[in-house]
Amino acid sequence: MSRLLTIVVVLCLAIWRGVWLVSGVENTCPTADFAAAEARRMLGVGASSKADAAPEKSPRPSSVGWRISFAAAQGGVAMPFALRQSGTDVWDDELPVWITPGKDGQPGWATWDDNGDGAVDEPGELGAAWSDDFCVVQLPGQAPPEGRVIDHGGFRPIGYETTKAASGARHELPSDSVRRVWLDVSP
Ligand SMILES: [Ca+2]
Ligand SMILES: [Ca+2]
Repeated sequence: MSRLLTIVVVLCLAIWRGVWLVSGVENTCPTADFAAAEARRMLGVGASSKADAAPEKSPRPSSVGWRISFAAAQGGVAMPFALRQSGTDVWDDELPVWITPGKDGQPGWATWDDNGDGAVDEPGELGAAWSDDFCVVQLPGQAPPEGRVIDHGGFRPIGYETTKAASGARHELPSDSVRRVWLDVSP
């Protein structure tokens, strides 16, 4: 029975793929491709660079990534359009990353025994899969959110000052810290 089901599923997927191909759906998005090319041009990054390939954890000093926002162009854009640099982030290994209980204010799904241990909404459910719990990076000067720290490292605006909470000593970032440029689409 399971083999028959597998065959049916594979057949359905093959038919779906065939319909998708003959319908003429393109594999590219001209608007996104144009925005990426414009970002490379602005930042002087070669087309062969991996700067647009998730550079967050890359140790390479030349890894300048970007994030492009279309928020100002919700009515659509006509090509060619311009990008405007609106800020720069830098990677900071010491920023705490918190898991927080989400909008319902409870670990996992509120009123639901996410981990099946017989207790509802106990601390062990914090971060339960498929719940509304989410991670957030605590920037310098921000109050700690509810939840607990599960990791360290995140981007922060380049002008942010940061200190080591324990010693009070100034935390100097390496000169080759990975940077990320914010680019806004100007409609
Ligand atoms: Ca929750
Ligand atoms: Ca539980």
